[in-house]
Amino acid sequence: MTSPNPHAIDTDTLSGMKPLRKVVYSIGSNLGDRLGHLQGAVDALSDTPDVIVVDVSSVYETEPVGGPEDSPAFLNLVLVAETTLEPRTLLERAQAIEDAFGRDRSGGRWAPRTLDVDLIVVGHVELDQADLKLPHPLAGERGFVLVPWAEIDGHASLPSVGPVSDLVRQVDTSGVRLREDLAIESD
Ligand code: PH2
Ligand code: MG
Ligand code: MG
Repeated sequence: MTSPNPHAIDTDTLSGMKPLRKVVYSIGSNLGDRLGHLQGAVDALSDTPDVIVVDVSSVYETEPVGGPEDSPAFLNLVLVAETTLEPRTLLERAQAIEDAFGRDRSGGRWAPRTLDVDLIVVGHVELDQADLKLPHPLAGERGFVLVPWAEIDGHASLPSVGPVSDLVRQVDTSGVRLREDLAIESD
């Protein structure tokens, strides 16, 4: 154990204050009751103490990116919240919500899934850990993230990549279709 450096000042936690950060989630499902799973994830995040949901995008039907040839289409949305929770705590909550909706992790990274709850950005936090990279390294290339994100958070930026409103015009969004007939309830 090294003793803590008495001169190090973490401005985020000065006076014991926890920073309030914006957190952006990409939520997807391509197995089973897709809309029900998205609604369940939105409800579970709304019910999470210290997470305040600010906005939820429309629901989009999206062609699968990667994964096996016969992967079913996804429903995707983006949710923006404010939180004082740390990124690792947010990741643990996200995985617990996936588990609650029957997420089977045995099929590998790109396998169809009942529910996927991904962290896209958490404030200005930059992390490069095996299971948690922030900002999400592929978000700037993915229409299924950028289209719903631009819809609800037009002035957002992906740190060191660019404004979401620019990125969304640079990527192929032909596989991303608004489902006006589907709606998520959030209060
Ligand atoms: N998630 C993936 C891989 N591919 N494709 C779409 N359309 N939507 C997703 O949410 C998605 C994907 C990995 O998590
Ligand atoms: Mg994902
Ligand atoms: Mg995921």
